[in-house]
Amino acid sequence: MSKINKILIANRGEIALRIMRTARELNIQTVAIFSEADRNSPHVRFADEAICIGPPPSHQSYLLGDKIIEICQKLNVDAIHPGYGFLSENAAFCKKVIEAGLIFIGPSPESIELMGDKLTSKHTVAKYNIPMVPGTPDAVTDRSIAKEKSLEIGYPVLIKASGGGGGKGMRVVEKEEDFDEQMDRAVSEAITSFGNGAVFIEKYITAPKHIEIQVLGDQHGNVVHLFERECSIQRRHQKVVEEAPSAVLTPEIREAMGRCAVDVAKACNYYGAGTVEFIVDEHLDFYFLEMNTRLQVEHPVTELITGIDLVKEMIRIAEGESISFKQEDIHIQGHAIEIRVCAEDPRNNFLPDVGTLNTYIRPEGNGVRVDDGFEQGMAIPIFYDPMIAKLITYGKNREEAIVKMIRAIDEFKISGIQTTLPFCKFVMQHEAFLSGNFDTRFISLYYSPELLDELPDAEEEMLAAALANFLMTNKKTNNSTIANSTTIENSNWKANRLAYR
Ligand code: MV4
Repeated sequence: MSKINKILIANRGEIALRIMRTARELNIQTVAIFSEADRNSPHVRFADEAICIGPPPSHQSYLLGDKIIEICQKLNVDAIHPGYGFLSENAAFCKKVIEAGLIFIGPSPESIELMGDKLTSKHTVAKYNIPMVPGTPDAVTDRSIAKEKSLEIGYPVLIKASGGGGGKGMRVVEKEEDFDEQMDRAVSEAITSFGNGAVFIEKYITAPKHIEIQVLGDQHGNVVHLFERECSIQRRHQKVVEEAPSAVLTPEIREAMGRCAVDVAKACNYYGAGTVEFIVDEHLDFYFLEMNTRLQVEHPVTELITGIDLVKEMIRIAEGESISFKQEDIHIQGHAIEIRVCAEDPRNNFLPDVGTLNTYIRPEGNGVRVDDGFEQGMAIPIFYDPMIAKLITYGKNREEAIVKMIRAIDEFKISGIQTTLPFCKFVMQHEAFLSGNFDTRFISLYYSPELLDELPDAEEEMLAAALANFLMTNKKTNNSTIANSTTIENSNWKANRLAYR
């Protein structure tokens, strides 16, 4: 057991703030690092101490592991929280942190390494009975052997890079004639992107849902799961909308997936917070894909439905404490949805849109949580992820969470840059999303930019209805229409205000 008194957060923006807030609640001192581009960021002001680490590019700042460790030693830091991205899944960094006598708030370097490679991770979990997509258990290099295997598996197949993840280095092959070309591309892509040309083949699941399970492990071998997050609405393998629980899982499948995820974590002696990723087909059959060995962007939806502070658990686990609850103590309570507000233009192929937040007014009120790291007047640096904020709503059921989300999106005022907010409102109002019957094809099946301008606008509809009513009721009494109008009196105050203007 080793008490943590001071944490350095090796990250920026919303996640740095998110971690510091919990640290403060635990009476732990915080150290921020920042690049020259982030000098005026809220995470820098929030911290007890802050150190400029270098110029804006990540390779000269947030990725400088050795420099970060040096800062820890100089400032008497006990532990490093890596957040997500940057150094969070870098086993070599994790190892150096430990060798420097510091605590890495996360898993062991061995777990990171095992799960970082897709083939190694499959072998690691093989001793448990984890459902996996039919495919080759090892890397394939010989084209003709690979083609033979693909025929056995049955087309369409997917060629994946073992060193990949998050969708990079994947190639769908529809039919045998295309195999050689796609295989060559996959291998050279794998070499250039991951320095590892190993590829393997899987049956291609054509309409999968992405459902992941949050797990927590401690250093005493306890592992629990905190149910699922549905993350199927993605663009270029970037999640845009996440929710918990899934609208389609039955209690039985949820429990089976939860048990599987716990086994995956046990297979690699996991401790800390982790996420086990599955794809789920139209029959609700699920298959293990990979494990992410970090705190994820979308962790707040899990916090809202379980009441558990994941960062607090991570810190306690890193100190050597046991998980603060048992599996049977936790239950799903209500429903949470998160949208990622990104500086991207949904009308222009989601191209990153850089600029200044001329207006930035957050939504507030019952059931609304905003995790962000920017303020009005700040420029969005081009050097990092374009995510400006996460907007999370919580309701007693899915409908309530959706209604709150639409309200909160309308309340969110951002000018100076284009954002994904209008796209997210489109999702919230789409019948496929409302029904819960959607998969990872959502955007390609249903979205085109023109649809953003045809959104049913609550205010406009109300105004139109109120005006129509008003005119109908008062057609004949032209002199005192407004004073006599009961229709308008009975309608919503906002419509009234608009109608009188
Ligand atoms: C798949 C698949 C279909 N079949 N594997 C993409 C990210 C990476 N973690 C795995 N991915 C996929 N693997 C088989 N055998 C479809 C995807 C996939 C996907 C998965 C989750 C969320 C969004 C996705 C979008 C496209 C493809």
